[in-house]
Amino acid sequence: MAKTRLLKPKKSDRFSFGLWTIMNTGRDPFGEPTRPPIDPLEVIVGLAKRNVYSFELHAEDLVPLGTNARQRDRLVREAKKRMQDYDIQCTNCGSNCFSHPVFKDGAFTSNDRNVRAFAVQRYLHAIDLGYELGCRLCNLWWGRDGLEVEGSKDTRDALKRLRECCNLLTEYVLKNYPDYELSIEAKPNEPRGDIFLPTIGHALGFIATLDHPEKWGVVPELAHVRMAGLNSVHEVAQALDAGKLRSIHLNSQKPLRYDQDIRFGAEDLKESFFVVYLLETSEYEGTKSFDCHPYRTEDRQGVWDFVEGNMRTYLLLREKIKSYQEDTQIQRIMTKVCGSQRPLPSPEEIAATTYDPEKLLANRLPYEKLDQMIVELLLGVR
Ligand code: XLS
Ligand code: MG
Repeated sequence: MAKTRLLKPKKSDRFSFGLWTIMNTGRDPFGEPTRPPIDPLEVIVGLAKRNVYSFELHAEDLVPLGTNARQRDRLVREAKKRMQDYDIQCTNCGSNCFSHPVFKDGAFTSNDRNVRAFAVQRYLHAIDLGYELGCRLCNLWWGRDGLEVEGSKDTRDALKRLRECCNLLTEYVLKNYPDYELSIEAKPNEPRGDIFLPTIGHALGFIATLDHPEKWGVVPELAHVRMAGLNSVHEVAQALDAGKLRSIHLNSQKPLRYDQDIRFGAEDLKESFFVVYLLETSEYEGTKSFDCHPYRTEDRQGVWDFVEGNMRTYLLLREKIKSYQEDTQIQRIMTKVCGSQRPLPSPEEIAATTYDPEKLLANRLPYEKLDQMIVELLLGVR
């Protein structure tokens, strides 16, 4: 009974899903779709009924490219009605500048100036749409902005083009929607051989070069950093440390492989736990958004099992935080190995002190024990 209560999401948990995650039809590079598409309006209702706090979208998920103004307004009205009737928010509206063949060699970094302008226009429309839906974030994932052929683009030019486009978006936002924010979602590769700004660290460095860095944040995705073989906990921590975490894409992934985008916690429970720990013990107040796909073996019912599974795993891991913090043996080890948290003395004092490495070496670091205790805690035997 208590456990069932624990696994039921509440709006206050601030869970979110991309519309595209539920609309995914199971298509992959080697196979056709395995399930029929679900209408975005139906997705909004289905998520709301499962107590999901918000949805994210690419403007094109709701308003496909080529929709006329009258149809667009009708779709927006329909979406808003469902949002109101079923109590669900919209918290990010980006743009799909990667599916249409016009973006085959990139959007913001295309060698064709008009394609770059067209991509900027797509994002301007996405910002307008997002604003109408009540959201205040436009997250940019520039899937096709990269290359396979190194000679096809000078990376310094590509960075200049990205900067130019980002600055144009900022200018638009500052003029029209001053409370709107923008963010960058990094990914190392896929669909391009290499994508520009492959990690959140790269994105943070780039943001510092923009005209208004304060308007920009980042959205790390766990699978993306794991595709690069790096540590997702560290990436999220760096975004938090920089005060730049605007949202997060939670999912799972075997490291160094194609973009698997599987259910949160399905592959990497321990790392997932520490991400949840970071989010829940920091000042972070954004959404916890799931960006993954149901296995392509699933039918329609399985899609909703997938939705519930993501949230259940998050809630279960969140529940473990308390046990972790209250586990006296774990905490005793932590206190002992972490020693004093006081800042270091001045350089003069450090230079004048005698440090005995042999003596320092004597401090035990019982990490075998610590890690095993964490594993056992997650397995439910502590
Ligand atoms: C793809 C990205 C994508 C963005 C939204 O790998 O995760 O789904 O989050 O454009
Ligand atoms: Mg994502």
